[in-house]
Amino acid sequence: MSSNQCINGARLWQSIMEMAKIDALPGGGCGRLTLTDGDLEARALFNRWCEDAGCTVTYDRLGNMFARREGRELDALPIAIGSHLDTQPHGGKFDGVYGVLAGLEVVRTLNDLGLETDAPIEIVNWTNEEGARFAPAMLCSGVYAGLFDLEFALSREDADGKRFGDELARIGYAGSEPCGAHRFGAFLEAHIEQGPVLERHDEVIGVVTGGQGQRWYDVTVTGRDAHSGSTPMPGRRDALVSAARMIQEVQRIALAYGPDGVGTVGALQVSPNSRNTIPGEVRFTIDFRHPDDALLSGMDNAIRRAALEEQEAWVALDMIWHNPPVKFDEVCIDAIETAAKDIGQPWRRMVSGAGHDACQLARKVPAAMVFVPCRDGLSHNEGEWAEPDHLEAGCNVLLQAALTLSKQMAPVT
Ligand code: HGY
Ligand code: MN
Ligand code: MN
Repeated sequence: MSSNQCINGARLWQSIMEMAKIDALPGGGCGRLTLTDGDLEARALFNRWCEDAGCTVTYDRLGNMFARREGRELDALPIAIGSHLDTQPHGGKFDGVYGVLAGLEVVRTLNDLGLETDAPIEIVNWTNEEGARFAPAMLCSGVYAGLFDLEFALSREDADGKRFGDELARIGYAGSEPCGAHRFGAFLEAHIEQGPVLERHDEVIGVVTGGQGQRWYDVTVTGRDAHSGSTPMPGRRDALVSAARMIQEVQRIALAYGPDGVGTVGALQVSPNSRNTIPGEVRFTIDFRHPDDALLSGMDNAIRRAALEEQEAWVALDMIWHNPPVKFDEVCIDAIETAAKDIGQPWRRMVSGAGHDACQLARKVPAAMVFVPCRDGLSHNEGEWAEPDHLEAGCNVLLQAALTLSKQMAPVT
């Protein structure tokens, strides 16, 4: 890497801290759910920064934002660099935001250097990556990649029954460009690892070769409301007792498929949620993941068996999403690995435990990711933290990989 082709780490850090002020939480994190006023404010800030950097900003039918910096080869497919600006309810400052603003920093650095790339560069903000408000996750990059159809996305409802399409229109981001029409030559995403591997091995760069598979379920357990005092224990149909056994089962199955298998029950609602009424209905979610799809379906079979065997209440499992494991593109991986070697930081190849927009893009476009460590591997937590020099190193890898791939993008014939 030529020594003068370095990004401005202080500027990148400053932008991340500025973005973190939007829907900032008392614990130091961010609660910027998709399609809320906070999301709109973040989009406006991102849009302004991109226009200040000379980019043309457009957005598609699902509000996915594309900030384009022209290259020498007007007809060459752009190199896209992006991630997401929405966060978990108790999210951190870096998850997603780092990837979007690292893309902006690449453009700002190219401007500083007066460097014209062969292929255009586009910075991307994908709508609703987290899936915290509207399930499933990576919804709009999924529509872009042809994994979900537009109507499915627009019809998603949040816990208050608000419709995705209505909320998107409410913030004014229901564009006219069809989702998926925007073509890329390659897609790169920088992200914090959200796990402990890099930190545990004192490494700075993760050359990500793919993402593990995931299956999401909505579970409804149906028993019978009854009086907590006058109903004898035998014969009760306590939905919460059945749900508790099922939740233990999720834990047992994940451990049985370890060390790679993981399982989480993240959300649970009890009805009628009254201390002196036996719960007649419980709804909860299951998030199963595994790098091996055959073993992931083994986990699926095991939880379905447990549901059938549950006697006290009726357990209905609705699998709302199956995202098989995905492999990234070797040319993109090599560009990132070469850049990691160039900057002289310790690196490793690895598979992503978390899902990312790049995992969806990879089903349609050559894609790969670069990881940097986060403290204690913690994410989806207000305490999420990354070191400025690690973020800078990851962004330098992104710059070099984008320059390499930009040279390789043949003009569209
Ligand atoms: O679920 C995920 O892995 C991502 O954070 N949306
Ligand atoms: Mn993310
Ligand atoms: Mn996340």
